[in-house]
Amino acid sequence: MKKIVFALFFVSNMTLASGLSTMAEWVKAVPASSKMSAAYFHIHNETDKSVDLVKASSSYSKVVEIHTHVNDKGVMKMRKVSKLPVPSKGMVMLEPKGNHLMLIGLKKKIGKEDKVDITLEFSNGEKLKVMAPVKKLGGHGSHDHDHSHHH
Ligand SMILES: [Cu+2]
Repeated sequence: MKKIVFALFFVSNMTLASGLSTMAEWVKAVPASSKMSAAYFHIHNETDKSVDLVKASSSYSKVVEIHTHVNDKGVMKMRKVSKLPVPSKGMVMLEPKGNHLMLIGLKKKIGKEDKVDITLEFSNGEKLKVMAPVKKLGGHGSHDHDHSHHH
């Protein structure tokens, strides 16, 4: 009986949180010496109201910031934002060179096989827990520099 109760709780917490859900979650693999990484996923909003992602946290880092990229005179730069809107009956994508979560001040090594826990908090008070597998950023590995100006 206990098992069933737990399973129901798990399901409702992960995917059915009244209309908000995530997909395609992943965290960027970084060298053990790195103090930062980034998390990417899609947030879907099936509800009638738009909501904002207002906060995020993880057991892996001291701080999780919400970032976006803005075009500053032709150069794409990261910028911290206080919220990320998720439109009603729509979605927002967090992906490389776009919106993302920044894990700053890593407290432990992000292993290849890890699933990184991230708790998302929304303007309507809802929380979503994301378990994001670790993946290498595709391409030529030339993207790390654009995260280095921060701290
Ligand atoms: Cu960033």
